[in-house]
Parts: sequence; C-alpha cells; structure tokens
Amino acid sequence: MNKVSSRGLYIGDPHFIDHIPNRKDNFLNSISTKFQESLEIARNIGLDYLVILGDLFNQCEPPAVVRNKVVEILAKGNGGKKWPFDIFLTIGNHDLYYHSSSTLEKTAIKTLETTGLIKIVKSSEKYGIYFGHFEHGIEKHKINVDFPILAMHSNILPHKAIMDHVLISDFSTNDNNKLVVSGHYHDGYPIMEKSPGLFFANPGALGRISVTDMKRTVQVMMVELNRGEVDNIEYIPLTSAQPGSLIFDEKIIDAKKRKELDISEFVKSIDSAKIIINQKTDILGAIKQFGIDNNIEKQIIDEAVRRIMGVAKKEIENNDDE
Ligand SMILES: [Mn+2]
Repeated sequence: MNKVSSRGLYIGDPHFIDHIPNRKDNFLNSISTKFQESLEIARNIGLDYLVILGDLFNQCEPPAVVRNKVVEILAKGNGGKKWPFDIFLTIGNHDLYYHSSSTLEKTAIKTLETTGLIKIVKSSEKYGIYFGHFEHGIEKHKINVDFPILAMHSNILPHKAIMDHVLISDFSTNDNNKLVVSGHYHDGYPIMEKSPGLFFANPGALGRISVTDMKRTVQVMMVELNRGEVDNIEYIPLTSAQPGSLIFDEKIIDAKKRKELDISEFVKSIDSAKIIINQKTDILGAIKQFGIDNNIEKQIIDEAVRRIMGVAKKEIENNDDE
C-alpha cells in the first residue's frame, strides 16, 4: 500500500454559504465558480481524485439554496454529468454541530455522502491517503499511520500562533509519510520540505470569509505520488478568483477597524481602572474618580462598572475560530 502511485488535487476550506459580511460580490456565485474551476483543473489534467480539506460548508446545515448549489456542481458540473474522479472530504469543524463528529447524521455533508457525490472515509488504500477529520485537540494527537499522504483539518503551522496549533517542526511522522497537507488555517503557507522527501503544505482556503484574506492568492495543490514517494507537488492559482480589493468593501472594513480600535481603547481604560481599584477599598468611588480624572463619559463609566463587577471576562473573550 505505501508504494502506491496516484495523482490528485487538494483544495482548502471553501466555506459555502450565501452571504459573507464585508464582501461586495455574491459569495455563493464566487465560491461556486472557484469550486467549479478546481474540479475542471482535476478533470483537464486527468487526475485520479480530489480532496476537499474540510469546511466544505460554512455551517453544518446551510440554507437549501447553498446545499443545492453544491449538489448541482458535484452531480452535473461536468457538462451535465458527474466528475470522472473520486471526490473525498476531510471533515472540518464547520461541517459539524458543536464541532462533534457524533452529529454527522444531521449535516449537509452527510447528504452529499449518502447520495454518492463525495466520499467520507478514514483512509484510501488505493490512493495512499489518511484523512485527519477534525476533532477537538487534533493538534495534540499523535498520528501513526503508514499512508504516504496525511490530509488533515488541523492547524499544523510553520510558525507560532494564538490558536491551538502544532508546529511543523514538532509534528511527528513515520518513514512512510511523505506529505502532510492541511486545511483549517486559512492563510496557508508555501510548500515546505522538512527533510528530504517529506513535505508539508497548506494551499490556503478557497473561500475568503474574512478581510484578513484580502491579499492572499487563491490556489489549489496538485500532488503526484510515484511508488509511495512525492514525484511532483505544486500550487496552482485559480484564474476565476478576483483580487481581494474588488470583493471586499473597504469602506465597511475601515469603519470596522475604527470600531475595533475604539473597543480596544475602551478595554485598555477598564484595565487601567482595575489597577487603581485594586489599590482602593471604595470601588465605586474610585471608578467615578477615575472617570472624572480622565474625562471619560458617564455612559462609559457605567459600562466599566458593569463589566468590572464580573461580566467583563465573558464579553471580551476573543473567539478566533477558523
Ligand atoms: Mn475553515
């Protein structure tokens, strides 16, 4: 099995949905065009299979129009017919309820699997792929399988980050593993050869759902295995992807940035207040005095009091969820 030869295309998180805030275009049309182009690339090169690296849908149970669009592309996108290669999905966190695989029966990806449009499996002996479906704490799991390719929905990163992740340098592989390709981390990174013949890659998300995606090249990855070794690996940019400056609404982004700035200043002011309060026993008096001393509006001081009295932690929590 580990001496397999196969050729396939890998695409990062599409996040199919009907609307993304801050985007000027029709997101469903745009992501559909890019998905269609990816499938055509695989067909035109004559590849054996295609892997979607998770988060096919932005929500596990998307609006019917979104699900129907994906069904249409998969079932009829090839000139009215199905595509002439196998299509696999590594399950992403957005494809499930509560990020839990026990909810698979209730999801849109299950519809696609049941109708035979995509395959959701643990591994493919035929093509030499292990699928690392999303699970909580997947970054900490040690995966010891003999497949040449590990197709993961996991933050396997070249550098440190705020979210849960594992560094490429710490990711453990065995001698039969030749490529670790992942989705989940939308920015992606260049193809890296960690040691001779062992590659790490993440082409980046197909769907640009955040303004941080503005400058990124939208691309897919082709890999050719020859007798269990990586023979060729390359990123292929999509020609149908529009420049970030055309799809994101900069006016909204600027306004949002200002708002975020205002909030961060506000939080800082609460932190300053906390320091002072810690040194005094008359808490409310201290906050009011802090307000007067710093020329802060009464409304903001009232809000600060509310937050300092115990709700601050819950509300300021940063929820960074790819
Ligand atoms: Mn994602």
